[in-house]
Amino acid sequence: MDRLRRGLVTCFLLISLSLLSFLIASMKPPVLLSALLCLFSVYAQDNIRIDCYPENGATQQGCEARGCTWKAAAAFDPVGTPYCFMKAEEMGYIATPTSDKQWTLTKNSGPKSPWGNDIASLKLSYKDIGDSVINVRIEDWNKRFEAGDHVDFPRKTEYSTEQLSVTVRNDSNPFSFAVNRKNGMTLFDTSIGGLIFADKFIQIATSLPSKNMYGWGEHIHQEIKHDFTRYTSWGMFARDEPPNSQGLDTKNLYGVHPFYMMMESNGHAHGVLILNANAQDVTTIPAPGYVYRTIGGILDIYFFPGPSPAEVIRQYTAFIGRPMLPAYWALGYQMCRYGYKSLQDMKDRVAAVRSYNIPFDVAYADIDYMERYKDFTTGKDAWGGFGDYVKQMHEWGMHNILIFDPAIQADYDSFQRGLNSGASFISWERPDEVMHSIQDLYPMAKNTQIMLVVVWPDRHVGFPDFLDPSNATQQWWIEEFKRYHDDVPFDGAWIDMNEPSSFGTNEDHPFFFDDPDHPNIDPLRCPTSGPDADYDVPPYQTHAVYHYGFGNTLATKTVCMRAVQGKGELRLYDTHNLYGWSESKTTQKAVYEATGKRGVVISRSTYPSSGRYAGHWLGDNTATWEDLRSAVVGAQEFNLFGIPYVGSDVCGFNGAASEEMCLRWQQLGSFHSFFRNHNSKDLPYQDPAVWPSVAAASKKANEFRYSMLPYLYSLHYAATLNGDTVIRPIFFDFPQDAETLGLSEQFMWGPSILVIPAVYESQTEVEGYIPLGETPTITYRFFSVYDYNYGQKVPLGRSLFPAPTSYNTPTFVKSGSIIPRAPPALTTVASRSLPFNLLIAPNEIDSSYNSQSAAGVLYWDDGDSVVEDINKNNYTFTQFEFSVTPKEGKVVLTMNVGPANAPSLPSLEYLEIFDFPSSPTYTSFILDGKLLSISSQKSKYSPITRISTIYFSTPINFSSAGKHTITWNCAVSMLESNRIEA
Ligand code: MIG
Repeated sequence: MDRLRRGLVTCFLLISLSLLSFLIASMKPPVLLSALLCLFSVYAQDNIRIDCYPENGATQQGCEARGCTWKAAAAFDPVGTPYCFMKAEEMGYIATPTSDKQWTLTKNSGPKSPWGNDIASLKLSYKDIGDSVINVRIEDWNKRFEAGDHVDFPRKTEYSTEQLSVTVRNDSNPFSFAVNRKNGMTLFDTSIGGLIFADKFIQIATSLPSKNMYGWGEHIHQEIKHDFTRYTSWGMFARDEPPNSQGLDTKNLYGVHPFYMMMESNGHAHGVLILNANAQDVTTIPAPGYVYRTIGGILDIYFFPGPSPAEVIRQYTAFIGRPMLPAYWALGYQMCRYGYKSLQDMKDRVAAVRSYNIPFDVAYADIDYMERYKDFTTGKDAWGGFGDYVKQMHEWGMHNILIFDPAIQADYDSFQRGLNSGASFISWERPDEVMHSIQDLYPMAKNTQIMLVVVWPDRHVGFPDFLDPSNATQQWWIEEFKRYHDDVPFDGAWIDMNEPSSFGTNEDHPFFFDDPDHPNIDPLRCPTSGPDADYDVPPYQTHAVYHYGFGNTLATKTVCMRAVQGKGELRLYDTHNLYGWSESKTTQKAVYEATGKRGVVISRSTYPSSGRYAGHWLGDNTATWEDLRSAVVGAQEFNLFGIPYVGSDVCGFNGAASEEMCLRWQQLGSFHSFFRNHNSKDLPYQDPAVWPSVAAASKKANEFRYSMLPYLYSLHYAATLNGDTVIRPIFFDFPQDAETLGLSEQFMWGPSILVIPAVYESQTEVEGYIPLGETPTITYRFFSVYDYNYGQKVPLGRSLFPAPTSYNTPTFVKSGSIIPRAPPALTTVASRSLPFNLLIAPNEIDSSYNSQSAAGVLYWDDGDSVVEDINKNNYTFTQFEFSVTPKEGKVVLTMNVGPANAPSLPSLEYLEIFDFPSSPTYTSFILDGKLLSISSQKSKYSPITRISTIYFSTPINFSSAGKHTITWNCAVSMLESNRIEA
């Protein structure tokens, strides 16, 4: 109210001033305008409403009974303005300092929590972690569940030029706090009120420094940037929920990522992690600001200062853990489908794709390969010889990834071995809670409290307890992988259904009753009334329930929140969102031990730091153009979340794919690190061999991708080593260009490549934005590296680029880049043995008109050894630097080979140099002091295209450590005379 009054007074003064100036006949429209704007902003401020009735069915009476204010939204109020809102400014705690950086919070006499009693006394504290991270905690004096105790983050920090500070305003009632940059920019400010801390309801609200927010997950965000013109609530709770991109859909999907990045007004970025694993939601409000609510744990908030977007993610992943490095072959093209009728069916489709000579590395089998969907078994008749087929694939240089569901049927040897080895499962807390109607059917489980549920297998299943403190469960899981690997020598693991997903929980008529492939067995029932419903029906159930239709609870599609794990010490209510994370961690070990190699794991459910162990596919999308487009955003978001090995089900999982859409999806997917065509059962095939046009486009797109694999692999190395992103929003590389902040449908592929995919039906050109990358000394330009004007500079700013389906995706290389490339081959295994080449796209002549330059790196290792420590791995790392001084006609390329421990490094066959000023003298090449022979037949230069291609007579081997230098001459050229501008 105070704020409102102050604002109104200021406005009144401004209006008087403008009236006065009108009266003295020198009317100043700016004054009038600012007066109006001022009034509007006061109005907008009054319009910061913290919802007091986020459940369904708000009424004035119900609202007022909660001590909240009811005021219908006015016509011009933002969409989603709550009618019932808290008296937030009066609500909260009083802070009393107790020691350095610590306060006691005492509940004030303002409004109380509508969802359970406020905890009367809390602890507020903050600390600096390393040089750059600030951690603010609000917690009970009594120990509560903390996600941070379980996810074992490395909590490393990175140096930053920026420092953050915390201001606790303990002179106001309620108290508030702010996190500021040392230069004064406020990143987080809770003075909008609304702090609540009850046992099962915690809320914090903040205003924000800008409207450029990215992240929070897992959801479908149609745009990369959040929309602050309205109130929007997003659930965060792991659920087996297919993404829906048809219009705004705020449902929580498979994973939980309470992390966002924000671009401030000056191109600076910061990141915030709220480390909490309970069911939670967030409402972005137009202020701009947001209201975060969780129903357990504590508030454990981490601020990462950037100041560049790339630094934010480096800081974030230093803290949570850097992403794993996938096997080289896992960057190859992958094909999958659910519903292969038999091994023969799978073989036929693999053969069909191979027959088109489409680069192709990995073939999957879905749950169909199992004997009645039981893990670690092979279908008896239809899948006989599966192990031999996988060996055959290995001979072709291909690899195999198999699906493993977490749930284990309660009546076969894998389960028995688990019990024998002391493995635990998600369980009922007390013997009297056990559903005997289910339990008693299973002699092995009869005397246990294992919570038996329904998933794909015919009979009931239990969920392994991957948080088992004794490690017996994890060890048993690893042993099962090893045992099965002896049968079928798979190379990687695809872990599905790990939200965890169970069928029909609390339903009278689950869908599987009508599924001819599933026997009609009793689903799990969780207590939804009485004292035992305390966890399944808590006072506030979050957006995941309120937005999911009548009759649902948190246990919908999963196990009971009352369940326990961690050998009985942990409540699923707290750990549910960590299930996929914990399974990923153990399964990565299982793949290492079973295969003796690095392989790869992809997981459907993820949590911060899942990227250390696994990649992610974006789930059961649908074969629609909308889902194709949201995949562009999803891949960027998961890179922010520290999970760069990510991609969508190419051509769509549900629904039949159309030819054109499938073609476009193959083209887009060819840029995603995880690149897999996958579809659901009973649908027509949609692999690229189905349509000649898709086969042709896929071959072409895959060949481009395969040629770029040394670059892509090096990007993943940078992600693992430094926390760099692979696919990222354009603003990462051009934070000063405000135009880039809202670009959703184009992206950077590492620092050097910009991609503008075609994602609309019938489109023959794409509209895209080429950023204005200006620094004081360099202006970046982009060169086309696709069919249109290959090797030529493209105009800056917005323009149209041809994109017929016969062309590759519009793709551009940033000037100043050197890209290590390989010749495409049918598999990555084949391509790794071929000599590689460099694409050099030099910068503009520098400001002193001396030289054009470019730089790049290559990381190389054997591609499939387990990486325990990325620093100690056997690898070779090479830095390339190039410069040409046109007015002297001198060219230098250096290859600085750092650690040189890779077992083999391909030799360098040729260079392709864009924007090269003049004809090179082929007899002038010198490598490390010795004459270097050039093939003048194969080499060429055109003054029109300014592309110089230089083939060495024999490929250069430069695998020894140290600096190797190639110099040569070219005709002296004057800058002004022969530059061709796009
Ligand atoms: O209930 O294993 O997201 O990729 O093909 C469906 C069958 C179970 C869901 C996965 C999907 C997979 C499917 N699975």
